[in-house]
Amino acid sequence: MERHQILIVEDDPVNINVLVGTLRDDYTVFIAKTKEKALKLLIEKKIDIVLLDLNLPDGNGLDICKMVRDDRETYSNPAIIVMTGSRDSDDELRSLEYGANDFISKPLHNQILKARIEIQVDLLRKTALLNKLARIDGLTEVANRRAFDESLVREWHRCKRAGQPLSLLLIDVDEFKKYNDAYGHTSGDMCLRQVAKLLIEVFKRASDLVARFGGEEFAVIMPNTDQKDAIALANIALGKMVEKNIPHQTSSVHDVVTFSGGLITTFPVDIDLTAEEIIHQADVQLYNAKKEGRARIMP
Ligand code: GH3
Ligand code: MG
Ligand code: MG
Ligand code: MG
Ligand code: MG
Repeated sequence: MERHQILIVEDDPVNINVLVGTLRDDYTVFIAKTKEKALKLLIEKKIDIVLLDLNLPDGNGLDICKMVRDDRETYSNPAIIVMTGSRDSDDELRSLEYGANDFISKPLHNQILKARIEIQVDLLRKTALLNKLARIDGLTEVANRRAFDESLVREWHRCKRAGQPLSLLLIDVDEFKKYNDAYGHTSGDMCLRQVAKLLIEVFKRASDLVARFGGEEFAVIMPNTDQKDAIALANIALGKMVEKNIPHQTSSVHDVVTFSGGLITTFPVDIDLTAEEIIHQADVQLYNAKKEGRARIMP
């Protein structure tokens, strides 16, 4: 199981020793004795949980809380557990208002501390799972439209910055309405799963993203891929589709399931293109592939 990373923000050496002793077997532990060091570590390391003392030599721990919650671009979103010796209920209330997830009083009770951390770890796991599920297509288990949209914008910006081309392939299964009519909707679903599986096998670079664009349409984002390579890969995919040999007797294109593809390769000089325009251009090429007789890739 994933090992979570805890940042202890505490200036008292005795407390630090107790905390490290309690946590180091189960977690990767980082220590910051000042506000400044804490903020630095929160940028440099992927911290899951912060144990936050309020009285620090260079300021109040709540400033950290506020900065982290207000600037989600710079900081990740760790769970924050405030720990303080003060019995002041104002501190507790303010901590929660500033975005702390929990508040515990000193002196610390090891078992209670561990139990409270486990609650936060459990929530982090569930949130991560939900985030993952929200980006996967239920039928085909490839990325869904939401993940595709996010990824295209991110990758296009990244390729522009890096001066690299980006290719986008839109795929549409040929005469799929007739397939459903002839073989039934359940067979249609199984066919879509096969298409997705094939695409994952062909576009297997870590940076490639295969997504279900909608219905019987798929999209493949290929960062740092020029037109020549993208065409070659798209045609390999189409070849493998035919080799799969999924019967489609009512298709006017072929007696097996095929697809058409519209391909567009953008260059960093096309600086003003939006994600929508890239998709539109690929869609125009897909339309042309259909018009030219289907079962082909149109670059
Ligand atoms: P073309 O070659 O022009 O793309 O023809 P087509 O029949 O594939 O295109 P059309 O857009 O007319 O029909 C798409 C079909 O895809 C109709 C729809 O029922 C089917 N479809 C869309 N999503 C699903 C799905 O999740 N499962 C199944 N079984 N069929 C689907
Ligand atoms: Mg202190
Ligand atoms: Mg379609
Ligand atoms: Mg159509
Ligand atoms: Mg179709």
